[in-house]
Amino acid sequence: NKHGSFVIWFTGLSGSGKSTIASKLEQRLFKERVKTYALDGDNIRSGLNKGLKFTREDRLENNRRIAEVAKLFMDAGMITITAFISPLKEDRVQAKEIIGKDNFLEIYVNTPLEICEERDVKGFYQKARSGEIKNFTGISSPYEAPEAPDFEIKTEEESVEEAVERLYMFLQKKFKL
Ligand code: GGZ
Repeated sequence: NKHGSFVIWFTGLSGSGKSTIASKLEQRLFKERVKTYALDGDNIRSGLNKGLKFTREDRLENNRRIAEVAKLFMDAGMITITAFISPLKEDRVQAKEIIGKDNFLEIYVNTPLEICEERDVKGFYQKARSGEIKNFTGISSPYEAPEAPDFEIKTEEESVEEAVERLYMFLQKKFKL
């Protein structure tokens, strides 16, 4: 596209570290004076997508709207970062189709379920195990890992800082930031 902007689409389980990494990447790009904007649950599920739940239908719709909004920010010249589970391949395929394959990078935050569950920062996994939360990704709702992500981060093997630095270098090389 005309600005050379693009979308960095994170995917991974709840508690995998997507939002943390996305916000550190946003800070890193900001430091380099790159125009950037990050979409996550805090600014999307609480506003535009308020009312959408966690059924398959609603998750697909959630991801469709996120992709449309990400495309608008991209067209406005921002390097746009999204941090949502986007659990199924169809969620990511849909996003890639909306945004355009040449402007779309899929980043897999690969943190095993056991680790996410052990951390359980928000106590959601415990509630999912007890049945208090239904259709919870990884427990009672599926997560399909990307088969060929553009970039992968294994958070048990690498610190957030290391991962962000490695990702920044990758972006710099690929898009000549
Ligand atoms: C998964 C859920 C659920 C269920 C509430 N399943 O750790 P969090 O809290 O902050 O991240 C999770 C977030 C996932 O929303 P997304 O919009 O990223 O999901 S999707 O792409 O599938 O539409 C979690 C919280 O919402 N949460 N209930 N049942 N995560």
